[in-house]
Amino acid sequence: MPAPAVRPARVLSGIQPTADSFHIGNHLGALREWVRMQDTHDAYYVVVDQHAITVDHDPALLRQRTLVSFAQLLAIGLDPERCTVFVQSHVPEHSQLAWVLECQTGFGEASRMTQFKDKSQKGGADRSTVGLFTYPILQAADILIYQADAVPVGEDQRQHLELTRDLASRFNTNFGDTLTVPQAMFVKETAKIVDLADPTSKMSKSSPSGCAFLLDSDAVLAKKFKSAVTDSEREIRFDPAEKPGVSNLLTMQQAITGVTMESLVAGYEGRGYGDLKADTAEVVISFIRPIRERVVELMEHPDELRRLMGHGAAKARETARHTLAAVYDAVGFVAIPGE
Ligand code: ATP
Ligand code: LTN
Repeated sequence: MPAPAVRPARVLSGIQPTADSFHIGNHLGALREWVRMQDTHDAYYVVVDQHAITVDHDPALLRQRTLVSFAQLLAIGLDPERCTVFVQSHVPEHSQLAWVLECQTGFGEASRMTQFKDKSQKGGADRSTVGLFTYPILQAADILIYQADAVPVGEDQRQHLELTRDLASRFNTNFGDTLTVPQAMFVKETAKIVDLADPTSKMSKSSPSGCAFLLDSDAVLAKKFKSAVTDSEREIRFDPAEKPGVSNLLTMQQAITGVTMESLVAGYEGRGYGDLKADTAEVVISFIRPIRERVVELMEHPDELRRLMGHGAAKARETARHTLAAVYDAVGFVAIPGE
């Protein structure tokens, strides 16, 4: 008798459409792992447009950024046949589950979320919305609606993942086993990319001059790498604490080419920072160029892009509706006949 097929573990992760372009830090630090996991896991990836309206936003920009974020996910190698890639607002079950979960969340518990405290302080506490306050609960719904086993995220999401786990367990205790309690899967720090112009801070879209965007032109990228900040020494070695600028360039090359750090560094013996910058620019540009070209092509075919979004949403809803039905039943909602 053949062994029963083992269901691959399900993962879910999300990214906000809050930038005109992803950057090489997002890619090497997180998204590349998403691409890898589509072959080892039952992977769900979501562009969380509903999370993006928790702060002030421009509707036309949000629409454009949602399309271009989705296009970039496809361009970096997510294959709609090998994973489920979709847009959050296309799957209404997320917000339907979020309401039920909100009714399970303590006010004090939600008040302790540090990201809310940080973000609401930045914008002025009086201007914060209830949506920003309940952001982590919608995030919990994103995860629990698919019964995800694991959630690949950065360290900054630790507290939101803890809340997600607490809510799932609480729901199961109160209403019977319904939701999978997911594991957080913290993506290794191997490719933490720092700012090209200020190597003491992480590369971020909010500091565009030191940020290598996937949609930057070759010329812009070349310029950013040429003026990358290094240090006043001459020695090329990997030492992120003492030599963050030089180490960052080495990290990018290493992450893209896959050579060992040792042999990469050995190749620079007797050579200078100019060479290191030029080589890194070349490696990064050749890596990014096909991604950018694919994004341009996809954006020129918005109907095809929307078709793929529809395909992802249909796949996602197929799973989401089962969980929602079970949750609605567990809390005592009366089912509509035939549904
Ligand atoms: P911001 O640009 O506002 O700082 P961000 O660049 O961190 O935001 P997010 O949308 O928060 O963008 O990040 C998306 C994913 O990319 C997250 O999983 C995050 O951990 C990862 N990431 C972001 N910046 C880097 C970086 N410099 N190095 C490695 N990974 C990164
Ligand atoms: N809050 C996350 C984005 C996010 C997410 C999710 C990540 C929304 N829903 C579900 C993992 C799973 C962020 O800002 N990086």
